[in-house]
Amino acid sequence: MNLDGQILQYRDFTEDYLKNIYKKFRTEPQTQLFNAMEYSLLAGGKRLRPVFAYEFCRMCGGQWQDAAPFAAAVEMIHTYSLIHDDLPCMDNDDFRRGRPTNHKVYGEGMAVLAGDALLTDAFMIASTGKLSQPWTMADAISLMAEGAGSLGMVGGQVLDIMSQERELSEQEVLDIQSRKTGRLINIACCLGAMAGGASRNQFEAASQFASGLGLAFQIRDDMLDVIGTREEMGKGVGTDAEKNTFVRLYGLEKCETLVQQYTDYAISALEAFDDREFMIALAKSLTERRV
Ligand code: GRG
Repeated sequence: MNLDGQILQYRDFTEDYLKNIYKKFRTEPQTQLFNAMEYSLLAGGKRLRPVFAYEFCRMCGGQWQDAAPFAAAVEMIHTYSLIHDDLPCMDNDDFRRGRPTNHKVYGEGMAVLAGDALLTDAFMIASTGKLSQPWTMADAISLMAEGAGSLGMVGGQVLDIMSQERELSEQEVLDIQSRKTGRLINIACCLGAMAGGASRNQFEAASQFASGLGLAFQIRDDMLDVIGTREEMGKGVGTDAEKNTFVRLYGLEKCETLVQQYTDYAISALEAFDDREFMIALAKSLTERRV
């Protein structure tokens, strides 16, 4: 199967899996909460993190479908972070994934709670997954918690907020963005590898891939805030002009070079896998993404 066909298969599977999560709870009375959660969870998006999880599972010798609970859990954490990131007390954005942001539709209180519930339920869904030697569910859950919490994504968001009034050094921007964006990509790749029964060496390679790819992805994201359009991105653009972005630090031209360099670094980690053509093609395609 070609790159686009395989991505589509992974995405369709993700959509179906996510649609089914709350179906069985719909007899519960907290209908408005489920509506708010599904409004953002089922709003599309590239589903890139699930694609990473499935493909690392497959590359490590597993059935890619075995990564489904972990892939869904990562997408739930990702969706929570977007809902909270859009809140008036954070970035105060009105538009996301081509539609009004969660708080614009459901109000701030419900948007906070929808994010809280998605984060917490992600652990419930992940815990239904199955892992084989040498990996245990405790490994998976601690990887998720460490990467999403104060040491990872939330920690990165805090460092970002605390440094908004001053210009940051290169190392500081790299550190913040590795936590804010990179850690969740790391969780996706590493959980996928675990679900596929990765060796320690393959696990380390998945983690190395994620650290390069995460930076390349964020630098491209910063570029798209300048060169992208609202129609393509499904959200407001030009909103990061005052922030400590890679574009502000390096300028557009150097950012393009850095996206290539970090992608090459990520691809070099894939030598630990025999069947790596899809992942190489995916990583390369992301260097030119417009969405
Ligand atoms: C506890 C208030 C609170 C916040 C949680 C908000 C937060 C911590 C962290 C922010 C992390 C964040 C939103 C980083 C941006 C990452 C990023 C590049 C998102 C866009 O990802 P895509 O392009 O989006 O994969 P789609 O829509 O395609 O899924």
